[in-house]
Amino acid sequence: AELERTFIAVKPDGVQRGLISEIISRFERKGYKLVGIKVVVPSKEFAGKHYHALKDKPFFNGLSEFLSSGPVVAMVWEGEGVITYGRKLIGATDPQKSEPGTIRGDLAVVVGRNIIHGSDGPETAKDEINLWFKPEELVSFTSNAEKWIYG
Ligand code: DAT
Ligand code: MG
Repeated sequence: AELERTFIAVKPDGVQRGLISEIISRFERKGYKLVGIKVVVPSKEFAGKHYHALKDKPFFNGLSEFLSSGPVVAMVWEGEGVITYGRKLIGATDPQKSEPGTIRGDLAVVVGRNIIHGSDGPETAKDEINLWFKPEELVSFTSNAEKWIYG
């Protein structure tokens, strides 16, 4: 299996609503591998760094405030196609437009409280992983399930 990695975070609303295990299980059952995880309360400045690409949007301040309002579960998931397929598991940004069966479609209602973040491409995945994790906080290992997942 190819070593593609993506950054996934359960936002403060997902944590407060008790959806950590639900979200982890969707990635885990799919066949992706968890290689890093921690619970952090990011500062507003850090949240702004995470969302720097959106700094000119009218909702940027509220978004940064929200991400820093409580615990976030920051994770790195690994597997073939995990960046693109992770976004499919998550669903559209606006939960009103997310398909049923997706995380946001099943578990969220409004765009400002859409419970989960996922990197949107290879470059942002690399940048976000580097922003949230030190290299030594990530593990590399072979799961015994891999030969059954990848053949
Ligand atoms: P995504 O989280 O699907 O990658 P994004 O990167 O465009 O979406 O935006 C980041 C977050 O900003 C998103 O999860 C929720 C918030 N957001 C996006 N568009 C918004 C809007 N029109 N109003 C309020 N919040 C918005
Ligand atoms: Mg995004």
